[in-house]
Amino acid sequence: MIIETAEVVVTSPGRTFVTLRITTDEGLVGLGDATLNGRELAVASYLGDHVAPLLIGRDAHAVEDTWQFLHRGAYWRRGPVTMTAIAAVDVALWDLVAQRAGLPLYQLLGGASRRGLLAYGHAGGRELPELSEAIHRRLAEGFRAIRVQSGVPGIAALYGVTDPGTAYEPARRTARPVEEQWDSRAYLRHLPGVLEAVRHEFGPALPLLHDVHHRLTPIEAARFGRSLEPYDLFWLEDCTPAENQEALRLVRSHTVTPLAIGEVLNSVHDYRTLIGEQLVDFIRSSPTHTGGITALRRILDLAALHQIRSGMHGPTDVSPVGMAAALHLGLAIHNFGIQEYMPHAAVTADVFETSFTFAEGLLHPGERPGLGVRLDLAAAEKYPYQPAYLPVNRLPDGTVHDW
Ligand code: CS2
Ligand code: MG
Repeated sequence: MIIETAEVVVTSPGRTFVTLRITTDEGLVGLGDATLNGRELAVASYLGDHVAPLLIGRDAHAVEDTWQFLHRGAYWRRGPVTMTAIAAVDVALWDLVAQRAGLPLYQLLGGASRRGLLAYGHAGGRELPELSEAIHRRLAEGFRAIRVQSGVPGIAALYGVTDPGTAYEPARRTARPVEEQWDSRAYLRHLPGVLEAVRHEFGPALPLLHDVHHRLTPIEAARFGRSLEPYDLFWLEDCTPAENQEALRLVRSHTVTPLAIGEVLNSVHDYRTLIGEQLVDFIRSSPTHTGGITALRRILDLAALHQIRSGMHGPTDVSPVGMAAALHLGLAIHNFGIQEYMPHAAVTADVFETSFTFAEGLLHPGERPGLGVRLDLAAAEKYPYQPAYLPVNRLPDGTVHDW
């Protein structure tokens, strides 16, 4: 099966997605997600200018060789742009190989290890009643695990919290990034009470998660994790900036709240200390930002040696193609933990038609051969690229802080 064309499709139905579309001499079409939120065109250029010409004429079955060729052959390794580009190729090739075999991709990855993937949904509210309503809404939609984000008195706009009734989308279509504020002391004072109230209202069984979004120092995170122990979190996410693996040693030595990290990491090397020293409980990487299924599977196999499980990133900026890749991999591996599921805007379905399902709290990739996603090129053209930026964060005195 020889690759004939490799085309990069940039389209903005609801938000921007970058997709690699590969066709073969046998007429099959394979798709890979190359969406890097807020820096989309850098990956589109990496793929279109430097990678696509190298794919023409290659054997689409050579998934491992192509991965190594692009990774080692670039000389400049790792980094979000490179790894997202390689991921798109890897996932598109897996899609083709599985279609050629006439099997849903998970069958080629070892077959189903479970009936479906436990998914968590997002609930955010500026104040408790709003948050409680949002949780009830998610439960009514079928979610059986909930990520809880709350407003903090004195902080005007906050990550994960939006006006009631409007869908949360962190990237805004503005010419420059929106600026938000942050105050760690106010957050640390307020959040334990919120999680206590939510645990009290919804009972002991419901898995609750919370995302700190990289904002605390190690000692603050250690204290925070300890203060949340009575509320039995499923995980505390990105409590410190992920690139400092050693910081987790200090957090870990003070708290038994389970830790999840890694949505911004992109290589197995970013995980060596985290996994080797058992400093986390869940791996947040998605195939899209970590070199695809080939590379993430290696990270997760290493994690399995330490009883660390998957908790793949599933925000709207992972496209329906990237989401399908996560679901096939998650269904097949033994050490699956949970899957983030932030449904895309309805308009996204005009361009991407998917086969995955969500019922009784569980996601399933479906039984279509390959990934099970189709891209409508004519529809994609109707949604031309629209720039959008993630917010920037500042402390009360104006200092830039991690967003
Ligand atoms: C978040 C993301 O889903 C999450 O856990 O941290 O929504 C994140 O803000 C975006 O994916 C950034 O692109
Ligand atoms: Mg996160």
